[in-house]
Amino acid sequence: MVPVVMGILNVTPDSFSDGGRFLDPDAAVEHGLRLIAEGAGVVDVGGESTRPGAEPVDEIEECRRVVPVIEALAPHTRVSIDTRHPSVAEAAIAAGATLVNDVSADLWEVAAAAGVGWVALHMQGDPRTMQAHPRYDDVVGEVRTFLVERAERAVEAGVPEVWVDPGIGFGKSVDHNLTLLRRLDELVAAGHPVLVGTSRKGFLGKLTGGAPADDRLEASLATAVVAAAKGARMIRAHDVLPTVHAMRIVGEEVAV
Ligand code: HH2
Repeated sequence: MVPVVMGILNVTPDSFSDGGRFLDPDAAVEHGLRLIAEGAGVVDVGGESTRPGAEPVDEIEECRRVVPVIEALAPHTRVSIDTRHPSVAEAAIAAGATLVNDVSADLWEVAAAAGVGWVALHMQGDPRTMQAHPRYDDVVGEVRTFLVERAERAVEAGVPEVWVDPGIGFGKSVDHNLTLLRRLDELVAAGHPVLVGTSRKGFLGKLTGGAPADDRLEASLATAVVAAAKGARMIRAHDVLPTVHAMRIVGEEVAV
């Protein structure tokens, strides 16, 4: 099976790799259309950075950023809303989003009420502090237990489509991220479709001897291929076209 590529569209001034590039709605829509043309199955629109150390954004401002962009893109593709705020998720759904990409893993009731899909992401702490001292006794077991419990609650509440995401980089050391990737099959075995986002993340910079965010394509693809080979069904990526090509090889040609 060829994993779906979720293209990243950050309508923010401060995202770690594309902050400020798509704050203007026209530039954001143009980039979203490009991601669709490159083969993204979902465009993930976010109006608040969750990079380590990021400051929270006022919800009205977050809605102001994302709603016009979602309205313009939703007729052309599936749109997800990357948020941790219920009011933003609701406004995004009204604008045409059909998947709530929920880094808080708290918003399943919003998805259930609207009858849309929902992604539960595992994060230890919050973006301001999460990378200070991430600690686990058993990172795979703890992430899996958390996600399965949230997913079960969402299914009970009536969410029609539930995804789980181990939250690479969300309160995780380099070793935690690598362990989660290496043992992703254990999360896949829990039975919910798995989404993974490693694209351009900081641990790849560390592992490549300090490559800046724009120079982490090969490392991003390598981890996307590992995740797909271990059973991930969706890959969140900035560089959509190369990721679509890589996913086709893994899922269709090699057919792992
Ligand atoms: N990572 C980021 C944001 N949202 N959603 C899911 N489901 N999985 C992820 O791994 C994930 C996510 C962080 O990356 P990015 O959006 O590129 O940057 P920022 O948070 O600085 O806007």
